[in-house]
Amino acid sequence: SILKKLGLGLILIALTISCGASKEQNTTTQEHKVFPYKLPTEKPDMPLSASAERMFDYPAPRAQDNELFSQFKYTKLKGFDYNGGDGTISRRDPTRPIKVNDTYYVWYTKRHTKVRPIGWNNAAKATDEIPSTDWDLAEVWYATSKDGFNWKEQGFAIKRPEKPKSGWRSVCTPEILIWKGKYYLYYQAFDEPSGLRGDLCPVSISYADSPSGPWTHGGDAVIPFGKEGEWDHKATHDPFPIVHNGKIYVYYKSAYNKWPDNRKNYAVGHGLAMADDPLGPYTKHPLNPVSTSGHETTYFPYKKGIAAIYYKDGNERETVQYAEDGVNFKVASKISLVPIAAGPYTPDAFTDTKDGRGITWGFSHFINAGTNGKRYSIIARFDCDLSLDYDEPGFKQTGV
Ligand code: AAL
Repeated sequence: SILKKLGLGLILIALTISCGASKEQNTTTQEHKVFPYKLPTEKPDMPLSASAERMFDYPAPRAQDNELFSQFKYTKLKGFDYNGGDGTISRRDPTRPIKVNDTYYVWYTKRHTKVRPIGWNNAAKATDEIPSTDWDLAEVWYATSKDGFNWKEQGFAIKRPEKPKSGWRSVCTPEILIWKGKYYLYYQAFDEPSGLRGDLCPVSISYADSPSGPWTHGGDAVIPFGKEGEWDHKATHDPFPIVHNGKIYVYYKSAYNKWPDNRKNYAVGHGLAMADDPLGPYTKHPLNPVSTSGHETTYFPYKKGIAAIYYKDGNERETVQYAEDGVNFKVASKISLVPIAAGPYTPDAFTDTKDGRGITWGFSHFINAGTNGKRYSIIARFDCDLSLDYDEPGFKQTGV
């Protein structure tokens, strides 16, 4: 009967569907991909956890293969006297060392005061002889070396000018630029003790025909403060010049809620200011702040772009980052025992290279809290392998 035929037909259709379904199930099971035994070099075409996904966002999925990952080793420098470590002599915030003929030069903040700093929270009690912080009542000094380990301090490069000129209270945190055969020092100029309104300070510049000086004052507040209400209003710190795209790029730090504002809400941002001449005028990048982490941040040419070491502050503290355009930085690695205020040896920082080699050594400072608050800083050498050439002489990363 028609009904019987219809019944048989329905059974057949049901069987076909169920067979099809089980076939499909088998196929799905067979095609379910698992993460391969050997670590892939590229992102596998399969659903990935957030962490496995991120692994392929780095220059290499393994840190050992990532040229922007390194460990750091530190060596004490010879030739610097610290008065027995009583806190009256401090050296910090070194520049990048440069090599001229067969001699290395480095500049740094030097404080040599009768007494040690009384601390930013006592800044109101600071006098012309009593410093508030480690970098108060400081000047920019320089030293030379033939081998990078044994140094001879040569004397000051930038002295504090007379009151009320910008920087009369302290000149510190220098960085060096070589441009068209001349040497330029950028530095912070304080007009009040740090801890009061001193930290709301601008950047000054001086230039010389020789790294030994004499230095001629070239201008104050070369990187203009942001206007009232803007992120970099009233503070431009840690100037870091580098030649890129035919221009002078100066990265700088500004701080939100710096002393004497609400220190509890302290945070940092870094901006980029560009110029055709070291003395200015400087134009700020419209995407500033270009970095939202880091304190004394260190920049160096790497391949076509700029890499940066972020030491402290912010969610991305203790990372190395890279931006091919020098503006849009992305985390390239996570590092530890990060050199503080690092000044790496980067001869290609001044050559407008399109093939930056990275870095293998430089200087950083250590803050020696000492006993009984004898706070002062020392400069040390670091060695690392944030470099494209693994065969270069220098420190080899070990134990990773
Ligand atoms: C540093 C730098 C700047 C600050 C102070 C001295 O390490 O960030 O230089 O102003 O601290």
